Amino acid sequence: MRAPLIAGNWKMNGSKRDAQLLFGGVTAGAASLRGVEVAVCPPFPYLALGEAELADGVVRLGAQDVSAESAGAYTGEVAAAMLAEFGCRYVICGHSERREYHAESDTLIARKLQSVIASGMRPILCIGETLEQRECGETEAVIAAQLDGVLQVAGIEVFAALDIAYEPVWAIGTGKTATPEQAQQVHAFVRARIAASDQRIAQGLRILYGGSMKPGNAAELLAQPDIDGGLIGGASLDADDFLAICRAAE
Ligand code: 3PY
Repeated sequence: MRAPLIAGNWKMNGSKRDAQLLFGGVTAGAASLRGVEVAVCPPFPYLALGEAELADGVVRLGAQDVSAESAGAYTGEVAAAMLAEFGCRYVICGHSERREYHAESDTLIARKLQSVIASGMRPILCIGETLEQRECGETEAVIAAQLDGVLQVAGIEVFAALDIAYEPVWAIGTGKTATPEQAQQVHAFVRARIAASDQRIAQGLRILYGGSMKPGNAAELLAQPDIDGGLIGGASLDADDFLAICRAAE
């Protein structure tokens, strides 16, 4: 019912040449995949290259961030309409690295979601708790606050037009992964929280797991009933590893 999505978040890695090889490698391998959507999110400067290299549409292009504003004196920012012009289909919003290093608030993230949707693309909204919050038993409260922050600004309807990525902050770039049971518990909580506002939207909501998903743990995570795909960090920088994760989602 919910077609799985595997999206690669390349973060700030690689060179133009690396990007070209990776676009090519992922496209070649993805052609034989069935029933799984695949996307890659390179750094901004490589989007034009991505648009050309992914032109056959087998692998979709995404961006890692966007401005909440549509145009104007915002030095260094990139508007959603500009990303759409380069063929982007997805935009990651509210990644924990943006929340932590750029102090992005739930309100700002909600505005980014609205601007992505208004430009005809699909946001991937990242949520997740820190290790300290998990150890204090605050995981559900943190997730609820992040979802409610978006609901208050943008309303329940935005959840019909986006994907969520649950990324426990303690599992990002650390090599640690949530167990399938830990991840499933939070994914089910997210769905229930959205269902409290709209049952139909909750059932259609695609919830990806992110945080050190790799070939060795992907199948087990993706077998959970509320895990509908993955947002892949380090393993998306290697075409073979990334494609192995995509195959686990078939
Ligand atoms: C990771 O897996 O490290 C990620 O942050 C994916 O977005």
